[in-house]
Amino acid sequence: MNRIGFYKLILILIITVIPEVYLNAQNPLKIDLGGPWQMRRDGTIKWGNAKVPGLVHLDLLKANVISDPFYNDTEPNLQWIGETAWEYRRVFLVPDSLFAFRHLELVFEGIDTYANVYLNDSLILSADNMFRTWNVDVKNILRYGANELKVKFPSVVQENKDRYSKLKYKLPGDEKVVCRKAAYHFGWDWGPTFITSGIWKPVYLKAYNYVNLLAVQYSQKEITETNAHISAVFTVYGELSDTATITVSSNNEVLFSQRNVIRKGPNFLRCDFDIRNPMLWWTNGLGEPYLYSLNHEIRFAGKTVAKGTTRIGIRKIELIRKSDSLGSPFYFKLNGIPVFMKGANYIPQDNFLTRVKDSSYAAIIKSVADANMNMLRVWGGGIYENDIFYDLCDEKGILVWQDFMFANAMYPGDKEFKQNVQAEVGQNLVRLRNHPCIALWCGNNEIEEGWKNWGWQKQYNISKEDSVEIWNNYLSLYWNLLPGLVNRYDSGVPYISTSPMIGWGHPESLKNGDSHYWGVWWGKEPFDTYKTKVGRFMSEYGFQGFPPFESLRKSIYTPYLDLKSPILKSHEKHPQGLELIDEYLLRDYKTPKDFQSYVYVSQVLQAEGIKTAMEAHRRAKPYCMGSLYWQLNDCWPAISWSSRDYYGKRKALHYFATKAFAPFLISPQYEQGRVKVTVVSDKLEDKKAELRLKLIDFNGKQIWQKSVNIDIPANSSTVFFDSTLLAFAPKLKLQSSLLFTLLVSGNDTLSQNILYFDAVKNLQLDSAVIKRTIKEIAGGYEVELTTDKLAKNIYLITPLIRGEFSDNFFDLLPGETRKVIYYTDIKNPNFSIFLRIKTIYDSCKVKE
Ligand code: BMA
Repeated sequence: MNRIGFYKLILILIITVIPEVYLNAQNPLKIDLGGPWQMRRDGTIKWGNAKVPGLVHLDLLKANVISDPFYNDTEPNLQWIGETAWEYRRVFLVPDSLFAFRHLELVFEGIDTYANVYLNDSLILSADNMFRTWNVDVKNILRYGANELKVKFPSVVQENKDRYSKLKYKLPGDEKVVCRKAAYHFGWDWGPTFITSGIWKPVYLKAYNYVNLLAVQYSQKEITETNAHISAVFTVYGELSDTATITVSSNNEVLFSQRNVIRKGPNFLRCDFDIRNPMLWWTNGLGEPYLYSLNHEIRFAGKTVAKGTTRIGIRKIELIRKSDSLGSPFYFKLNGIPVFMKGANYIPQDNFLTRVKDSSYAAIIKSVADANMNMLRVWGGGIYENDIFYDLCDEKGILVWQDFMFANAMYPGDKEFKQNVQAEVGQNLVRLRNHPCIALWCGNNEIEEGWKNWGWQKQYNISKEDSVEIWNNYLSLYWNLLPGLVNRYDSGVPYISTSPMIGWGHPESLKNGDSHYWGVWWGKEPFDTYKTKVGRFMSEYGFQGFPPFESLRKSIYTPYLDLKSPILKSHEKHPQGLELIDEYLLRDYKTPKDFQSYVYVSQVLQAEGIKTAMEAHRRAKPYCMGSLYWQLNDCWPAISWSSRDYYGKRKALHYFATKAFAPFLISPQYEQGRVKVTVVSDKLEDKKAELRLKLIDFNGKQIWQKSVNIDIPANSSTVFFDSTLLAFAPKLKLQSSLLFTLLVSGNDTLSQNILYFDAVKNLQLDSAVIKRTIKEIAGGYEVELTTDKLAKNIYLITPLIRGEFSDNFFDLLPGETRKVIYYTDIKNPNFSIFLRIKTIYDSCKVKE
């Protein structure tokens, strides 16, 4: 017998002596260790109940040790939790049969953040990164029968202090920069400080035998109309060599099946296959986001050792940045077509992440798709989101601009820190790379802008020499390490080092790359500035508004709630937030008559302001190719830039975004005596439509009208009407007239919009008689509205009946009939009594 034959015999002997149970068991086998645990303050005696996955704050809340962290001004009273060390434990039984597996690993999918883990009193892991998964070999530590798992969390505040004090210099961003934990946990200008600890993702025992499938990657090599060539790589760790059969199938059709040899050690098994006549994945509004479910199976030594399903979408994504005559563009091509990106910046949905339900993910992504968005930016001060987030974006055709988790700070550059980051980024790239929704990897949020423009060197007293070192560390992280990892793990998706490319104070920021435009809000410039300050891709701009009054009331209770209330101020995290809202509000509106009216008008102000920006960005297509406002959502009940509040209620901005982001947009403007009407189309086919323009006064009397048939080119922005006002309405009373613009095709309204000729506070609004007819329908109520005079920003409210209006905050014209649906699962005979209507006229009656 030659040597190979000898080893084969040994191998056969090894395999045959292994009892069936080892190889027949589901492989790998997972034993969940989540559920009821115990917790206590480190150093105390009594254990309390805990839940895993979970967080210290939530366990204390459940046990009534603390009150609702979001209620009133509770926040400062709970800071001791982050200053305290905690301990978690659980005992679990290991069945004898488990030891038959050759490998037993303890897997923590996520620990927030510093933790020492003990199994039966042996320290098996010291964790320090909430974005990482930790796998520990515990075969030799596990005992037959009862085992005890203990997780000790040191005080995050203390640990950060210790680590920060060891740095050579003070880094901008303060102590949190040493800690790989979501930055917003330490407070942001829209969120409170709650320094959490806990086992925040599943924990389980993983048992397997000779083969461990570590990762699957599907790359799309070539896509044509008739064929998509896919290359799959299975990363497998083998313990001995043998033949394996890898099969990939979809819809019961085998796409690939091949015998490979798995060798001892790491293996990268590649299989190439074709999908004929592929259905492409398209973004919301452009077509179906078609997904293929690919099932893989690895059979090794005659047994199935790995099986799973990965969903992919066949699509090509490119970021075009090649200089043109105007600067450096920044736009995405999907399947070869330039696509204007419409969307928002997304932050985590709660300070206490483990209580965000799957249904909340479903609701938020649905509301994004319903608002005609096609992109979300997952901002770098939060988290790499849970799988469900990306699954839903895949399904709804929402592209994801994914920041790595670095924001508004300089980070250490030592070897240990970088190794930690390397593991974090590698793992997350592997986890997310098969999702068709991933459009861009971005190194960080606003760090280059901060370093170059915000005077950090002076503020932190950083010497010239240290500045050089800190900047080199920056380059090494975002120009070297991260792009290297993207290239290694997900080379099909573009990478940029930072967002924005250039700070908003520099005129070049509007010519090159993406831009965060904060001249409005931070710079106190008027909303009209949005019309001219348009860059190549507006990845951030925003303005704050109050959440609906009913939402405010859920988290704030004080007998006299008004703008001066300290409790209200504690839910506004921007240092001058309330003052800025007030300053802008009084530029455009008369003083609201009471606090509830103020809350409503602030929402209209925010929505109208951001509408100005969204329309200007879209009109400027293709110079500008993206508009992502700051910010989609809230992590707690707050006065903030969000368009959807913590409870999922749409603010006026969300309704306005739905219209401003519709596939067709009609956008009228009035500037220096000229009226211009632009039509924007994001559709990929030309369209014939009728453009109707009508000048009326606020009582509905027609002054002028025009109707033209137009051909709207595909994927375009075109001015279809341009005239001085003098030429068609020389004697127009600007304060009591409006231009109604409508775009129709057959019986379909593609877009409608209203142009006013003066600030709202100067308009001659009057008391309108609004008539309502209410009909009960399946799934809710239909509300039909008419008015005798212009009713500005009608706000429909039914605080006592849970549900959502299909439209709200709209202007109703005399002679117009508007039908709105109230979606609710509650039937209430008193619906019409509960339904209240507010308008700007009723809310801002006070004469100045
Ligand atoms: C942007 C963001 C956030 C911030 C927001 C509002 O620059 O990147 O850091 O919360 O502005 O100030």
